[in-house]
Amino acid sequence: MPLQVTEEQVQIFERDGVVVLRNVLPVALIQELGDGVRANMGSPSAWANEYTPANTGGRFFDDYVNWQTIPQFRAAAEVGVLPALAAGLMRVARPRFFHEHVLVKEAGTVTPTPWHHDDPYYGVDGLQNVSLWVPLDPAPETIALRCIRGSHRWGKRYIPRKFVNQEPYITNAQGFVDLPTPEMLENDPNLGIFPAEVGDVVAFHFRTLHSAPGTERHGSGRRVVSFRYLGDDARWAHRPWTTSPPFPDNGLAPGDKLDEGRFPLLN
Ligand SMILES: O=C(O)CCC(=O)C(=O)O
Repeated sequence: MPLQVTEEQVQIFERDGVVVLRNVLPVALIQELGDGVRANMGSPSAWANEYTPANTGGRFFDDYVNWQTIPQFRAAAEVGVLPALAAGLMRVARPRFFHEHVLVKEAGTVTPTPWHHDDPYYGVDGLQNVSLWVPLDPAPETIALRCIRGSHRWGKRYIPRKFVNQEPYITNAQGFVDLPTPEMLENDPNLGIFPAEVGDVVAFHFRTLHSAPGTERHGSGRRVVSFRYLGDDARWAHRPWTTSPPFPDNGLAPGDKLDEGRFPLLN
């Protein structure tokens, strides 16, 4: 698989846990992904969510793990630029696809994506990983992804919170701690705001703390598909809560490699 990222970009990703790759996706791919999102929203899976509380503006929809039924997602995940970027950023010969995640905020959505990092939500351990956040609409500063640079190296894992009301999944868990308050994170000196144009990719580590505002100050909506990849050190894991996505074991035990069709190892 050809290396599509520069050594400098890989080093930024390793140091900061986030790097923006400008103008790396062809228009045709964005159009295909737009068709995929339309199909997904027209026929959401059983794992889809609506996060917008009643009587507030807009709509915040998400769904994931639909690549086996939405050919546009499968093609983007398995061949071409995205797996090549993932391989390059993780410095692996063969990335493993974990899943895709659609996050759509329609115009006037007040609901933000709360601060979190993804690793504790997932039933997988390992430090070689990357999410490729692909905006299908421009994401200027008002609605851009926010990340705390370097937070993937803090050595901390935070108890997940429900997106809908920000309640912690549980109050205590061995190896996991409470998330700092949003105020603390927004005042962190390493806070970065990552505006992106269509064609750009914001790549971030599963342990990088991130959030994103609603769209109410922006005037139009925003569609994103995050493609998540794993490296050679990925191992199946259990958490003290139901993981998200709630993948069943299907015979995998903690510590196993994810060697099965749900998580294809790519060339
Ligand atoms: O796009 C967003 O609102 C948040 C994205 C996110 O949390 C993710 O891709 O892990």
